[in-house]
Amino acid sequence: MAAKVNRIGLEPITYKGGKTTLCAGCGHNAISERIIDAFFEMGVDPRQVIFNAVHGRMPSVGTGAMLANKKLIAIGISGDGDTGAIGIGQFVHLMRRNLPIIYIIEDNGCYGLTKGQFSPTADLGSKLKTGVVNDLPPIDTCALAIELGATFVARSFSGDKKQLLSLLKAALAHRGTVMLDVISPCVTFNDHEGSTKSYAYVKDHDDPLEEVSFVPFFEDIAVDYEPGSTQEVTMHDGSKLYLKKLEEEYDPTDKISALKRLHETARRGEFATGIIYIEPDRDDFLEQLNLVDEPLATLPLNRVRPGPEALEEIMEGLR
Ligand SMILES: Cc1ncc(C[n+]2csc(CCOP(=O)(O)OP(=O)(O)O)c2C)c(N)n1
Ligand code: SF4
Ligand SMILES: [Mg+2]
Repeated sequence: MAAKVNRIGLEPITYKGGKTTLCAGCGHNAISERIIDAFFEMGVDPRQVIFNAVHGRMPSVGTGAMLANKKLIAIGISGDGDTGAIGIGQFVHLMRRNLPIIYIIEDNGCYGLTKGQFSPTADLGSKLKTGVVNDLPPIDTCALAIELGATFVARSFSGDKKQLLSLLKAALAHRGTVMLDVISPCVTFNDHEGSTKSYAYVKDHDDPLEEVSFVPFFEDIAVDYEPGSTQEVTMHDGSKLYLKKLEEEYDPTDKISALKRLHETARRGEFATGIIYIEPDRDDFLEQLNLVDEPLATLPLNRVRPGPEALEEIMEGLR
């Protein structure tokens, strides 16, 4: 039987990388699998995609790459340590700019790579295996991203295949910064009783805001829904998000209710998951800079270095 192909004629195998070197059961592995599924299902051309840089420096590398070639699709995977500690300065400015990038935090509340110390997203009172208790308040990366200006802010859990896949597909349709915090338990250093980032704790304290359904622009699917209980959000490329509310009224286009909800759930020791905040229409960083349509990287020399006459003309204009 022939392998299935996506809308650009590629098979799933084209989207797969090498074998993982992470611990078996690490949440990060499940996230990689969902990313592969999302890029395959959305029919993204792998040659357009740029991916990753290490230890909190991805925002500056990604910004440079996107300015050089605006036709690229940028996805960056970071840790909660890399985001909240080493790379916090870079993170803060990325969120303000609305650069088109999908920024994913694989959030396990610890520095897995350096043997499980608390990271800045570890919850107050969470316990290390050694019994040490975290006495510092956490940085809520979603609240920070919303406050700073990110236009698509979501939280998910590596164990929730369906929700994570819908969020990743929607992320690919968004124009601007997507900040996706995925709670991703570290089975080796932070999956014991007393940890608030263990599989057991997160399963028991997940408080989904909505059921997220995503219909890409290239699929002609009519969705039946009751107005009032489902919010429809039209994305920049015409794709649709259907957000079926699970509790009381929640409007993810309202920044203040988004921040309020994050504080309320955190106070109860829970995690709000789903789309927390979305602003589909704001100009992204490349539009704000008013760049020419062609990627800068492919412009001929006479357009990137116009010569002394052009400089003279600019100087004249300043006199
Ligand atoms: C500037 C700098 N300081 C410290 C380190 C050492 N270091 C490497 S990985 C890491 C923590 C990674 O934690 P996280 O980002 O949460 O990733 P995880 O391993 O938990 O997935 C640290 C502190 C470094 N690479 N660079
Ligand atoms: S140490 Fe933790 S974070 Fe690192 S690969 Fe193993 S389970 Fe994953
Ligand atoms: Mg970590």
